[in-house]
Amino acid sequence: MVAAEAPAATVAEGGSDAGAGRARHTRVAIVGAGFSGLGMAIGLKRAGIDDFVVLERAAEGGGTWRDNTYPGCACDVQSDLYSFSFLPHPDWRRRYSPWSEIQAYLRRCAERFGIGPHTLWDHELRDARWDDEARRWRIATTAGPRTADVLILGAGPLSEPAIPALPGLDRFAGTTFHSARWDHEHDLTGERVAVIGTGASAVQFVPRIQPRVGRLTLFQRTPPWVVPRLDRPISGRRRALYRALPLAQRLVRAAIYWQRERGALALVYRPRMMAEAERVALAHLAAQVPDPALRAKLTPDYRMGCKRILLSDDFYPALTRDNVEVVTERIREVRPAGIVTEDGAERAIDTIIFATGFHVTDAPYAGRVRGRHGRSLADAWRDGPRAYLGAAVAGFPNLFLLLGPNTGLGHSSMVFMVESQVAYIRDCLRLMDRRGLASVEVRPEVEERHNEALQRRLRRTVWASGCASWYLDARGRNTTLWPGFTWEYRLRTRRFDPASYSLTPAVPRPPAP
Ligand code: N01
Repeated sequence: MVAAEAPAATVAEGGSDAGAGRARHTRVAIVGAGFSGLGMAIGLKRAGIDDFVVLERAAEGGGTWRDNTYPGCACDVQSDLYSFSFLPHPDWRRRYSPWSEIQAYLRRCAERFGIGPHTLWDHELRDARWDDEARRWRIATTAGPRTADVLILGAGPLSEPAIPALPGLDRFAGTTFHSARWDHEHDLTGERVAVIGTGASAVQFVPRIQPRVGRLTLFQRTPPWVVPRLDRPISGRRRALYRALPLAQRLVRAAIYWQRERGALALVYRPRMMAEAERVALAHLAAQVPDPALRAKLTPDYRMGCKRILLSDDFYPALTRDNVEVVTERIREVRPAGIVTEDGAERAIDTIIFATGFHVTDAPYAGRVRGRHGRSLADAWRDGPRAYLGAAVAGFPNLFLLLGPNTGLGHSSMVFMVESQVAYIRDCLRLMDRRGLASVEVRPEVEERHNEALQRRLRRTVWASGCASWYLDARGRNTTLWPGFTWEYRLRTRRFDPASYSLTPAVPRPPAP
């Protein structure tokens, strides 16, 4: 989605209350123009709802696919599934698409449904407060105030890079950057590069930079489970078939979907079933890493699936090259010219690349959104993020979250979850229209029951089998993943369920004098 498509003023002036000094009003304000925010905007358009804005902090949309441009960045869900169901793309060139193709796809989706004119670029959410009297949200953005009846947060769970507070980091004299803010101006050729972290991002860019750098030191805290990726181009004939017969692509999509749903069986219900996949991963490691000492460092000692399972055919081979060292000693401190590990060894470093993930369970937006009585989401989530169906929070009328707590997946496409939530929220807006409601707010006891049930289920899953992961919050509770099949979530969000909410009718305005 490109900023140039529409000037921000188009919508700003289209909203009501556009008089001098008054915040402009729309029925709905969506925060974020990434996959989820865009999906929501398209969902509203498809339902004939035009009275909305999308507030985007950057000058371009795409969210994670705008921010992650590191070498080798691609999605590890097959493209035929990682796309909107209502807008299949017959021209994916590879089984797993690179970020640039996904970003181009999102741009086309935005254009096709006319989302540009609704989008206010460079509008970062500073603060949003529920006004109980006016029954609307008062929103402060970096480009001015707005109001909205309904606020929908699509800020993305993986949008705020996390950089560890390593002692001495501020005194490092070289270059540093995070994988999600790749510095393309910086030439790594011949440099001594440290990569910290071995998650989904690192396994993709390490093989790309290894041939270029002088020396690559990979600081690994926990070895990931890695299975073969088996990426391949999608042939011209197949693409022609998809164009001529869209049903063929739908069938492929359905086959991928159901094959991935089987993954939930092992992750959620039968963690012991992971043993078979562990054998495949260990054989992959043995085939690609002949050196037993290096293999030992790279062998995980926890149940597969507890942390995200990684797909790669070139990560292990890159680590066997002469210019690479895998360091498993913990980092003690950073000095101006290098990194010192707990054993006292110092390695000279020119550039540090942080592949250290994101603020997932402590997202900054939670401190900026205040519901009834001025209570922030961060206050409400003091004991960890929680929501009803990952979408609604008690005490926050007319607020919906996209990809909120416990809607993440370890096995399938997040786009499926986004579409489920969009349908749910859209149904709520219809109901508000039909019944003349000013606000809806999930009942606290409903939210609590829902979360207790989720946590009971989560205790038996592979994610609770004893590893540390970003799926868990500071107290060790899994507040990120959906513990079930995605179709189950789809069924539960198919219709808005008014009985779970307190509904407040709109007060008729007094007749004009
Ligand atoms: O981040 P991560 P990511 N000292 O949080 C290590 C999605 N994604 O950017 O495992 C040393 O997974 C940390 O170590 P440990 C996907 O959902 C998808 O790679 O905690 N190391 C870990 O190795 C993914 O899960 C795709 O012991 C430290 C790494 O940093 C999510 O984004 C591609 C450390 C962080 O791994 C995040 O992936 C990329 C410290 N102080 C991302 N702190 C695809 O679709 C952290 N680490 C392919």
